[in-house]
Amino acid sequence: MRRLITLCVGVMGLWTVVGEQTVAARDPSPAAGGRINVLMIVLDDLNDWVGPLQGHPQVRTPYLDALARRGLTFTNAHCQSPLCNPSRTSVLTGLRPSTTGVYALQPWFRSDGRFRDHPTLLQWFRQHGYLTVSTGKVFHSGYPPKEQQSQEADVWGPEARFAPRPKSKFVTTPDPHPLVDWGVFPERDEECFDYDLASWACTWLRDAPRDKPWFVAIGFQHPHLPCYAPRKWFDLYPEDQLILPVVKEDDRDDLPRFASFLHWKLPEPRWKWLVQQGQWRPLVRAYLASVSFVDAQIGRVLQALRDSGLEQRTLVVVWSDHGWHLGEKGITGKNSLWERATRVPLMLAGPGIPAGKQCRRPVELLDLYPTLAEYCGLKIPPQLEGISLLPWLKDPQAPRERPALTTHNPNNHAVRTERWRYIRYADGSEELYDLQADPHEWHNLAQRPDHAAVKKELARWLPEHNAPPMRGSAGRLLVIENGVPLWEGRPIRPDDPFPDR
Ligand SMILES: [Ca+2]
Repeated sequence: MRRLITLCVGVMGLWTVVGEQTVAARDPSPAAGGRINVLMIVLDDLNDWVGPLQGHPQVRTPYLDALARRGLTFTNAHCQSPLCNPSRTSVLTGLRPSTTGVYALQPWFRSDGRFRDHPTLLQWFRQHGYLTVSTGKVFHSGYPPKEQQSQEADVWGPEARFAPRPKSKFVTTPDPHPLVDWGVFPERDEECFDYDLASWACTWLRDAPRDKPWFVAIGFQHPHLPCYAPRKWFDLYPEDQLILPVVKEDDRDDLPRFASFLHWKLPEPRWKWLVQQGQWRPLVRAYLASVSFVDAQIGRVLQALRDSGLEQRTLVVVWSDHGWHLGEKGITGKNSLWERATRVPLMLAGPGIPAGKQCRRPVELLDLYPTLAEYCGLKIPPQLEGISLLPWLKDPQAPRERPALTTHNPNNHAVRTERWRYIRYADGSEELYDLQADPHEWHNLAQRPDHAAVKKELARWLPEHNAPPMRGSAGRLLVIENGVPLWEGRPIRPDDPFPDR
């Protein structure tokens, strides 16, 4: 009975529904006050090409599949911004980009005095007695600045690096950006930075404290460009049997012009260039290889957790900062408000969470902060904008009214419900997709008069306030000045054609 009571404190919210039998069977140790540890694994640019989401029919992610079997997968989870810095800032602050003004690759959110004392997810756990650990890319690369690290977490492991890199790029892309590359490299897993990162985490976990609860955040670099992985991961996907994404050649014809402004110029190549250069198939293959490689690193970390003996009192949560196009709608990369860029893996496994279940309700990465806090028996900071997912961890079929909202640069938003995606851009232009009838978002229904009521209903979820970009914003920033759209500071003129390279 003592055991039951202590767990009750730890996972109070779940307690009432999972019931005595389930909880008792899990036998969590009453040590550390029965408090639950958190192991949070963050992926970079991983779209829905993972086994549990079936975004690609050939993808092989046995370790994520195993995690799905022992936990809950949200199959309709969406990022708050299709770009690293704003997405991660949103998850870790619990605030929307339209609230903070963090839309671009820069700045570090604490450079704005309004957020100097805002408790991030890790800080909140630290304030409630947790030992906090951060390694790899959790915030955006280079953030927090070195001198602020000790304020943000107790223990810092290796910092994110795109390493190793070959002497020169394998692919000569239209943009010479050094990271825009793919191919078989290096020879062995042990040479990859993400391997080292997993090794560091494994060592830490095998020796993890038992007298104090902890929150460990690990941010892997794969499958972010460059898509490098050793040969054996490419061998999983023989090139001649590879299934390519389904792309409609004239898919951009029914888009408002403003849609293109969101990714006017990217270092990531366009689909047309990939096809012309015979690089589409190699990129798809390299991305799949990178996904399987990082899945194996996740597998190593989860094995270390098991070896530590702490799995039964640890919540594991896996998410990716946003999705990635591999040709769909004519582009590669992120920076869009379409399904390919907003849909992300989101999986949770731990005490009291039903095993092998899926939840199809639209949810937001923004919901993670309140979810993790409530699950671990912490109060939820009142200023957070997400909502705790505990009701759906208890009952994946529970109804949910609130849709998922994704924002890319000021006043461009997508609203995703179970059936619809409604996009409204800063100039008022719109897109509407019925994902039940049109899963590839090929047919923009926004101009159809019979859908006016649907649009109106979805538009009521758009934020009332759209913060201007935070001072110091730069990198993939789109703003409108005197009616002229500026992409990264350069005007887009009315007759400029969409850059298709
Ligand atoms: Ca990213």
